[in-house]
Amino acid sequence: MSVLHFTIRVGELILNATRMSHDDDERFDDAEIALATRTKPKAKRPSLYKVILLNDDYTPMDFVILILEKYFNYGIDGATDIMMQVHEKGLAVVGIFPFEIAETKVQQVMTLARQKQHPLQCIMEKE
Ligand code: TYC
Repeated sequence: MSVLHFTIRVGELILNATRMSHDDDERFDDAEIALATRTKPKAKRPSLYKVILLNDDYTPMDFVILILEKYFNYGIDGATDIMMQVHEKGLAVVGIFPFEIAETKVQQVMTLARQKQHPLQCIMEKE
């Protein structure tokens, strides 16, 4: 018997395979592929989500600016620009994050807005 180890590459996927021959003349039979394992884990990029603030008529501008500073790390000028963009256009993307971070930001905004009894809405949307 003889054993042949070989590697097949299909794009990023690497398969390790082993073939065995029991023949005296050492010919390999196609039916004797014994093993195929993935050696390189497929690297998946996490999908990204836009966090969006929506306009309304009642949430104070200062509160929206505070939210943008506190949870999205904007400075006063950036926060003011984004708040005005929401005020004038109806909405603005305030950041783009992996799912769990986007989810946390939305929760933080909604929790503080409810606590202060403002009708501010914050949503997330797949990029
Ligand atoms: N339109 C609000 C006002 O005039 C301000 C505002 C801005 C509200 C952004 C929500 O996401 C918002 N007081």
